[in-house]
Amino acid sequence: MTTRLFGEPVQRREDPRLLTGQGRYLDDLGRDALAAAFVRSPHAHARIRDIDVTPALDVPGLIAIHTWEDLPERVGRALPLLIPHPALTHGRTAYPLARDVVRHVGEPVVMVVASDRYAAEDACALIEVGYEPLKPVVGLEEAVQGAALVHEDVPGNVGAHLVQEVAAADGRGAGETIEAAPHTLSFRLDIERSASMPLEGRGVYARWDGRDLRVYSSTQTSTSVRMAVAATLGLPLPHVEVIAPDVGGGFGVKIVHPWPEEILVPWAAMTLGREVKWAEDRREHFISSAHERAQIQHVRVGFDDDGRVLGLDVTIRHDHGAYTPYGIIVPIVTSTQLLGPYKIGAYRVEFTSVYTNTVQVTPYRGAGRPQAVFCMERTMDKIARHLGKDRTEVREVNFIRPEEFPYDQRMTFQDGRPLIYDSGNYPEMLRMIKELIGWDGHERRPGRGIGIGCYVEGTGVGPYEGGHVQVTSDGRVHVSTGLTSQGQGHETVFAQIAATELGVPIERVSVVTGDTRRFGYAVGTFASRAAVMSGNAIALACRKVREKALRIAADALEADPADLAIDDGMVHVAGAPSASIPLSTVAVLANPLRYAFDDEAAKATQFSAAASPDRPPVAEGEEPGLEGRDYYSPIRSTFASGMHAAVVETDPDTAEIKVVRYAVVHDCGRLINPMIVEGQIHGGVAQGIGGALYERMVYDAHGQLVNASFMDFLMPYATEIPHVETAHLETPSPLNPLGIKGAGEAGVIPVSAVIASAVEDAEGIDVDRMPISPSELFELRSAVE
Ligand code: MCN
Repeated sequence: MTTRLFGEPVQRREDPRLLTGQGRYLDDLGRDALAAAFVRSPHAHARIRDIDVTPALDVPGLIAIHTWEDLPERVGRALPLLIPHPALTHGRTAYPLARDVVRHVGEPVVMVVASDRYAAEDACALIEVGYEPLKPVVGLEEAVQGAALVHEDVPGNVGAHLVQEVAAADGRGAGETIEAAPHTLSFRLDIERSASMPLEGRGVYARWDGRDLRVYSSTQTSTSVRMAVAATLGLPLPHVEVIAPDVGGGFGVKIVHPWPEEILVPWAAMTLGREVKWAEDRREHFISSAHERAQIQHVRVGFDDDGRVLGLDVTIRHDHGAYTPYGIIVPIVTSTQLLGPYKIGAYRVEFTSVYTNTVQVTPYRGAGRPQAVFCMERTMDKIARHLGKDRTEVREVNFIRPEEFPYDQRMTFQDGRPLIYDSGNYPEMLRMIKELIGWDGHERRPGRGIGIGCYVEGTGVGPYEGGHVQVTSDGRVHVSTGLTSQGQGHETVFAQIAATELGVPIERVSVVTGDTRRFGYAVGTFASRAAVMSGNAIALACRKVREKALRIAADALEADPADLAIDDGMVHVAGAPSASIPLSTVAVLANPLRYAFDDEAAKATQFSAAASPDRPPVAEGEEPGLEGRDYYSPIRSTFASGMHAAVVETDPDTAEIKVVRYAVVHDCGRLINPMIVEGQIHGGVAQGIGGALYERMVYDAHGQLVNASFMDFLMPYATEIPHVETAHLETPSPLNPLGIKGAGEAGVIPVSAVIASAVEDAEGIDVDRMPISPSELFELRSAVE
């Protein structure tokens, strides 16, 4: 049977299109549109004295030049602060074009529109902006000294400060517990900046016909962009449509909404009455989008002779860059999800989020969790080393036991709901990962090390997502959901869910995402939420459609709906397949307009009209058509978990670090498509290896990003990534109808911790930073000698 596809490794149906050049990305659209380009600040911190556009006015093809002063009041307002939080006492966002002060290199100052991008760039090059340089604040240490200020009205550059505390069972706080513990350790961890690097950058293309505005954006949140554009441009919502075409990766950076360009390009299209497009180039992506990670952590831990953690105190300094459009979600995630799979006696975490004259920090795949896991797993390794114990043994004594679920971590999650783990089996997972990597039989020799890292990840965050399902009279099933796809395989998995729920062959199911014409209420694709949120919403919508189909078919077959089943697109009496009716005919019966496209359907409609002369064509309480819509809104998030292990080899002469084996055991509840989940994990691990060994944003003292190109910002090639061995453990979530948990970020989260653990094992030194490069390993070796 081809219809029971939930849990099967169905090939990704979007791939033939995407792999044969038939994808339609933002820059494939609007080939004749006018092009926008931006003059961006060359200074990290400066006051704008004057802007002289006259030298650019003769550029052939120039259409318009706009500075902040030209923008109508609504358009020129500071961009919204998307997720306010009481701890964010000094939230600051940028203006779409800089108003008077620029606060990072790359901040947009002038927008140029021209006949093509060449002309627009030529004009940008001729515009003269007079700047009065101000002292830049670069790096966390400098920011907290507060000698220079990024925002004049933000004392000490501190945007947010939060302390969260959980006392031990006997009421003692973390400080007291640590003091009294048999063993204590204190250390500092440094986590550098990195960033999402989707192969397709951001981009927006807008068309205005005098009444309706259509915007295409390479976004992770088309419905939110729509609301922001409509509100900013003063348009009624039904007259604004936002469509995410194929999106070539997002990894978090495309959740921010609206980006300045998402407001300015539609505004230009409206004022000029012409189509306008902007596609980000790679340098713009480096200096003008967003970065992440960027923390310094101070850790104090107290533990007993078995390695049981009695108290943990973590102080985090988080570099927020120049603005906080996405609030303080990153440090909040770090601080609330730091405890991982462990029961910790008493816990205190404090973070201070500071402004610097660097590009803003917003979520990047993992969103604060790689930092949290680095902290917790480094702590576990250090405890093991201090006690001379095996690293897995120390983890095991601290694990939450399977019988303790649901387990309340007594913290508040990022959405304000209690942080309660719904299900999991950490001891079993540890057994599996040890077996997969061969932990006990690992060959120990200098220059070869093995490492481990564990994590728990809140996924499927609310508030809601919806699904719409329609069966048409040709028997096809059309599924739509409002969130967008950036390569996760949603066309395949949502079709699997619909095919399974409705009992139709998957070939008959089509899926549309990210198009506000099809689905207007949605939140977006981030925080590993699409499978849990839209997956369940689509299943619920299918169940509505199925019930209706069974009601109609029961009438036609003179049977009880409870006795009917749907298989392979046929509704039949269970156990009597000959008493059946195709779902296509049921769809015809559901729409009494009575267009029947084949003989069988025509007969069915005649029969139905004749059989019910005393009933209205649409029964009371029913709607015409075989379609349904439903929403899923969870009571709280579901917690996926995983354990990774790696073997590394370090070169004694060059200090090169090579990952020779990498293994993952992962639990995302019930798997919809194990092959897609493996793909997500492999991609995440590759990204994590980049973050562990190569990728960092290097700012100089003047706030210039010195490695803003793929020549200097090192992303790993396939040659640096070993085969990733993967095994799944399925502990279904009791919180949602399908029992699933998220998987999209899992691959990346523990990798830096795992690699640090393995390098430490190979070298016998402390690895307290991510990433670690050969030159740093060399330095660490020299410090020990
Ligand atoms: N899945 C499954 N069974 C489960 C859980 C998930 O089959 N139990 C499947 C899903 O149906 C989906 C994929 O695995 O096809 C990832 O699901 P999910 O965890 O719901 O994550 P999202 O779809 O919400 O994707 C977001 C997540 C995030 S937050 C980032 S960042 C990220 C990622 O996905 N960005 C990506 N993976 C990416 N993959 C690509 N190719 N491009 C990006 O930009």
